[in-house]
Amino acid sequence: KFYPTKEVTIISAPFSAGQGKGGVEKGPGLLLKHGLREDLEALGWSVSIKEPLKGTGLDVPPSELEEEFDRSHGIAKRPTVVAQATERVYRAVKEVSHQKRLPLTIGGDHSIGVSTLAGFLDANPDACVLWIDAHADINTPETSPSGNIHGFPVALAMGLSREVWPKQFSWLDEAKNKLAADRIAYIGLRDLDPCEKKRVRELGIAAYSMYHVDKYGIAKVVEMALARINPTGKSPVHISYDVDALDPLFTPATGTPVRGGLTFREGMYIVEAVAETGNLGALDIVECNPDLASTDVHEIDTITAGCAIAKSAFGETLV
Ligand code: Z70
Ligand code: MN
Ligand code: MN
Ligand code: MN
Repeated sequence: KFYPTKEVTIISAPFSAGQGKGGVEKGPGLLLKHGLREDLEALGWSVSIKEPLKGTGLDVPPSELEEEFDRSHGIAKRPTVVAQATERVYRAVKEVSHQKRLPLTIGGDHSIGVSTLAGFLDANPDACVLWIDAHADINTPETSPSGNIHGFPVALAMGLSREVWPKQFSWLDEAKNKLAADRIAYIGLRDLDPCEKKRVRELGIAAYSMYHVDKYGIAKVVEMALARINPTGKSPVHISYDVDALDPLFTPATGTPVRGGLTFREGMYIVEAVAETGNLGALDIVECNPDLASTDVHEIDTITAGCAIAKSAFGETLV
């Protein structure tokens, strides 16, 4: 087992300026209100909480933060605040990872994925990553159609197109280890930009779209993905889970819902399969946005799905 003493730190990252829609900064508060901490304690984990954005003023909707565009190469929106927030979350994840506590980072939008990848890799150079998402999040300013930095985290952690990053991201140069293309696999993809498809293909990244989930079934897909990124079976697995990977029937309150996603059980199976190996190294749960729920039930469904991902990843559904 990667964490024999079962210690986890929940890193709360109520941040939303990696995209344009207010409300996703409320995700961490609601996940905790719905009992995330108590759920993990009930599974035998000792839990602490870190709030790296507390008191910074960064934990507010994008409309309340300075509007800013970096157009030096393509487009990146609000690079200053996104770089400040992601650097703080990076330092928290890095510290927790070096302490050999499991970092469970709750968003917030997926821009904080750069923080969790770089932070966990700093302590665990052999880590591998399952990126569970409808999207590949591998844009850089010159390929991004939107300029939203929540579409960049995989590219940033890999160091792709370093010359076009907004200058505010220079903090990332100190992170010890870049994510290698053969150490990440996607599951759940169904909405990639043309340049992202080209990039994923050219880099030879293991990418399992919904087509592959239909074709092989989720169990085989997880097995194939882990065989590609963790051939020895000995590396810790970082799961970065964007709740929009699930079908909008199950997580409707998210910024970019895309039909035809994972069923609830397929979504849980992925994290259960990693739980069963004992090699879960880090977990992110991002993009729950209660303000986009059209009913109370939609909000509760989305938040409880986020909690269910965490519980399943920590072994609740294993007997
Ligand atoms: C698109 C972009 C994205 C999440 C949307 C979308 C990215 N590829 N990620 N919703 N979670 O703007 O870069
Ligand atoms: Mn997504
Ligand atoms: Mn799209
Ligand atoms: Mn994402």
